[in-house]
Amino acid sequence: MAKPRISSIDGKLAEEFAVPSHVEEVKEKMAAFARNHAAAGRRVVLITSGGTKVPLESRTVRFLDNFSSGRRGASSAEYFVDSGYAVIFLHRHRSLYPYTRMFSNVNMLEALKFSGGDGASNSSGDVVVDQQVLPNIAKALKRYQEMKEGKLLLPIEFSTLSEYLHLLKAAAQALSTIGSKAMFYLAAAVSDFYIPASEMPEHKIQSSNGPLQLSMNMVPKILSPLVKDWAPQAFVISFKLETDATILLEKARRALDTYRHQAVVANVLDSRRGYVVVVTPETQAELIITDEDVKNEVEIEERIVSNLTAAHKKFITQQGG
Ligand code: PAZ
Repeated sequence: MAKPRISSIDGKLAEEFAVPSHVEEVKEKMAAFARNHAAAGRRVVLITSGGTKVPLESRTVRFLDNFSSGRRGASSAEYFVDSGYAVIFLHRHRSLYPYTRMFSNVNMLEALKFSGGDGASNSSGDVVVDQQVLPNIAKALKRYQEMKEGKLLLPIEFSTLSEYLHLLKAAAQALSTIGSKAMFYLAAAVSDFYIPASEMPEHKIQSSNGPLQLSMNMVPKILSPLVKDWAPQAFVISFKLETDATILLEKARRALDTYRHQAVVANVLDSRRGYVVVVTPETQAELIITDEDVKNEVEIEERIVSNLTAAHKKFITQQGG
């Protein structure tokens, strides 16, 4: 039997990024989830969502983080479920979560009241929801219950960059068993820089030592072994965020040339809720949300998911799946 290829990134991951203790258990869970849903004829998407925490000390007091709210990943998860997919949701702890995301800013105690109409004076009665405070709660609850009934969402949490990298590798290996039926939708905003464990101070950095100068290493480009070694038959989508719109498409094309995956969703920080470009080696599709769409509560993730599920279907057919 041919030996599995060990990329140098595998070595780096093992040496420089602490392995989460539950990684094997989570990998088995993901593999079983993918196997069962694929056997039932479903496609499976692994969504990554949210930012990563990069510790500056091993007994971490301080860390670097980024802007990502996790909204892209959370809302996409809902649209994938609506499109018949089973979803592994690899998300940053406390970032936005499918179905509850719309209510994340709501004070629950403002949204609930005692039935019977006279508020607190009838506090032994049943509690009911004030739908003015939680508009769309009935619709969200219905979608959530359907998802739960079908066991269509497997949530997996990470916080640090190390956890993210090891769990993504485990997910890729777990999903490799279902070949082209697997999609990777890598929407998380992952740090490009880190401090290796061997160079990290153990204790809190002391301000009495004066101004802090940091030297950080480049995070290994995990897309490379994911596409080449870990899940070579899967349909892989990466995301590219820039603040300078003039370099965005060129960088998206360069990523496709380098990693040879299927598509890049390109977006600019300030306009990401209303405009993205889905770039493939042959095509470039602009997806736009108009004012009318906003009025009708249409979200750009619905369009992204619709574009990519159609492309995935075609891909599976081309691969003979
Ligand atoms: O999480 P969010 O909804 O606030 O933002 C989504 C996003 C901008 C993180 C995502 O669309 C994206 O581009 N992720 C990749 C970022 C990168 O280039 O690393």
